[in-house]
Amino acid sequence: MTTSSISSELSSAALRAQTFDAFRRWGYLQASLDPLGQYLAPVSVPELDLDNEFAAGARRCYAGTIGAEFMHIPSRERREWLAERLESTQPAVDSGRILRLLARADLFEQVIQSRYLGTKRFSLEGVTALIPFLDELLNRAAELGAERSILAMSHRGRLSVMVNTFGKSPVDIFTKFEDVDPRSILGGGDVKYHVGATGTFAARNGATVALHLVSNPSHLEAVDPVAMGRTRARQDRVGPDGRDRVLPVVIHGDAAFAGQGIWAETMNLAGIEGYSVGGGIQIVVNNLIGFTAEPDESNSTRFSTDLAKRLPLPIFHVNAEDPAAVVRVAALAAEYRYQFHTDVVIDLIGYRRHGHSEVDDPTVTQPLRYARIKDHPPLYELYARQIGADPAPLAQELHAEFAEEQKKATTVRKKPVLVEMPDYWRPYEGGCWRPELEVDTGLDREAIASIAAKVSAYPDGFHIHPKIKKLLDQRAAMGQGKQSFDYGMAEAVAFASLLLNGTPVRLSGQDSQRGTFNQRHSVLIDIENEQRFIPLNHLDANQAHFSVYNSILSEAGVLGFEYGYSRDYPETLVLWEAQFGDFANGAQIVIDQFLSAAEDKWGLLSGLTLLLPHGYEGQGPEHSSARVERYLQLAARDNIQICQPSNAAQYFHLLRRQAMRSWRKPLVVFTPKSMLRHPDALSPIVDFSRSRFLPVLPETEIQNAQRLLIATGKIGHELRVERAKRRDTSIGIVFLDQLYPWPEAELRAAIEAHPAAREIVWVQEEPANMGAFSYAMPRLRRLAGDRQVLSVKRSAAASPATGSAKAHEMEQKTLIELALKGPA
Ligand SMILES: Cc1ncc(C[n+]2csc(CCOP(=O)(O)OP(=O)(O)O)c2C)c(N)n1
Repeated sequence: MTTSSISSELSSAALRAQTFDAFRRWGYLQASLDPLGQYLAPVSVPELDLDNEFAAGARRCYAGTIGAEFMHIPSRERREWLAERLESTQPAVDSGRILRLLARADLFEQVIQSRYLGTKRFSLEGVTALIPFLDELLNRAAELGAERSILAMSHRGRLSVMVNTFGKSPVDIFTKFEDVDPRSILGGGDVKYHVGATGTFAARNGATVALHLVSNPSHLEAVDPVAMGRTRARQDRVGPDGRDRVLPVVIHGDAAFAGQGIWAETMNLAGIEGYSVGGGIQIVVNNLIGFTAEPDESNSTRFSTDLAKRLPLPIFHVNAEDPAAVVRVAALAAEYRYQFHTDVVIDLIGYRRHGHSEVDDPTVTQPLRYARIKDHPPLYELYARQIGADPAPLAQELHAEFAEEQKKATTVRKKPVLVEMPDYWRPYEGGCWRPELEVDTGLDREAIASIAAKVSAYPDGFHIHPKIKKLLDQRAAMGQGKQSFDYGMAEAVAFASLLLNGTPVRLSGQDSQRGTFNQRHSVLIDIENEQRFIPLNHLDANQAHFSVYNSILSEAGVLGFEYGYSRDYPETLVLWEAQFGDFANGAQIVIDQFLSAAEDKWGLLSGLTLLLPHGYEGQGPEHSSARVERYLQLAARDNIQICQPSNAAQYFHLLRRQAMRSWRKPLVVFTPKSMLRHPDALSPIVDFSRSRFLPVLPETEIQNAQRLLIATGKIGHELRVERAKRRDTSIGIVFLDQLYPWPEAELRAAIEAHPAAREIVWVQEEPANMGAFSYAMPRLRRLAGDRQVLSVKRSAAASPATGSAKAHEMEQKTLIELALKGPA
């Protein structure tokens, strides 16, 4: 070979590399992605103004109907893996199957449109390519090891997915439109496009994939972390290969994806040990409109998926009117996920045939676009043309089939059941509380002593921090009955006792391993090598696993995840801890829409426990209140439990009760801060042998009180301390440790034990418009009979607490003074 031919060969290789590199980087900006060509017109990219022999090939790979963004992935191996596949000859697709799926998707919608005109269904028409996408995705995933898939999606196309992917009977879906049997769900239930479903996907390799569609609220994207938590629970249930066997698939709308931050929170969990699920398939059903909002009103960037670019994962934009390309991307997405175990984002770009719902007229806001859409044929017709098939006979057959099913639905009288509950929910129940459901949670002294020794031990040669050594020595002394227990030790013993009984415990929250208030120290750190030791995982060879994770700095994402986890692992005590209770309102959607309403809306239970530090300690407006009032307002029909254990033993019994009862209800616990070690809140070992959590701690030290104060938590202890200082024997102090369900009988007994008390006084630290005041007062009046019911509280306020520590002290003093002295 001559020097010049070598150099020309070299330069040819270099030119090819340069050309392909430019298209790998920027080709997606010139891809033909928008079927109606209105929004995503190819942009000019100087790097792609190439006129050489390689440009056409590179353009075909990267600027056709698939636009791949992957050059931001730092791993060269992953970039090369993707480039190789995107540049190789594309495998043939099963066009007959694709056509049938597309036709089913369109005709299902058309039958609903004709029979239930003006009823909301949130049609998928315009992006029906989602159905062949899911078909290929699940087929490929089944080949790669998936046995189960957790799917989450909002309203758009949900009914179609139930029928065309989950295999639900169309009769069941049409029956939902008939809205039969309304009496069975008066005041409860949910609309048809939010309810969950289970189904089975029969894959082409003969395997089946169990499918779960997560019930979700209208609140867009709130379901994202729930789906991931459910997936993780399912993966943990099956063991080390769980991430291969259980695949999460989350389907988003383009406006919601770009607008709601909870997806970003959820994705930030993706690579973190306690929350990873080995990657999920994230599909944006991009109809280039959000209700009436244009793309440039919904996001600041070209693609709604640009949010995902901060993550090292591929994003595939694909024109939904090239079904073969859609199916290829589906296969590639599954393969990538199984190869590298990260999320993959697919931006499936189409249009929306009707208004936002079928009762909206889109010609009012987008007249020109909808004039074009009106004349645009459905995708199955276009695809039939592409592959040279006649769609008419197929359309006729499917139309007749759906019409027949619709007719059947008009004769059904019972509500269809779309969800089959897994066996592991069988031992548990919801509904209203019955005393027979109570369990004893006490442990005998020897058991406590033996557990206490284990939780305060660490291996020989472990270089323990001197402060932690002191703490563990104290804990050991508590177990020996030499010292009273504090909350930290009460919790450790409760966890240990459950683990030894085979109940796994999972706790996550910001800085939860140590504990915000230095109270937990569940993970010991060797001060010479930073090796970690978790005493709660060294109790016994047969114990259940203790998982404790420091979460990312997120509330909505993490709480949603833990809620999801609790949904698929009812045998585990799952706890989420807020750094301070105030921050839980960042997760308000999860609390309102899932935690407190899921049983009512969907018949779904959860035993998730929220630990919310609460108490007025002069730390300012944002470190005082867990917003007790909000949880009380959400409480009805025994949907949740709201408690504030006023001493260490009460906390112990409460945690055990939550795990041991078959009654699975979310538990909201207002936990202490400074009171964690308050001498009045410590508990002697004997209280751990007592049988149960007491919803009410009656006044027993003082006989025949003249005035009875009723309080929760810290203020009760402060009142007791002050009362002792004053040597007052006329005032009784009752702790209300369970606010909901309201312990009517116990409280009545506590009041009646002091017949001379003519005044019952509700005392709270919170302002009058907060705390349990509005909730407790009418209930106390009902119990008090002819006694007077008074209250002591801070004045109503717009913000929960003062920013001045001194002002706080003055206020607190006044509260205590008023409570102990009574009205002048
Ligand atoms: C958190 C939240 N805010 C507002 C709404 C009201 N809403 C319902 S659908 C919708 C538009 C969604 O657009 P997109 O995400 O593109 O999905 P599409 O309906 O177009 O499929 C809006 C604003 C909502 N459901 N949830």
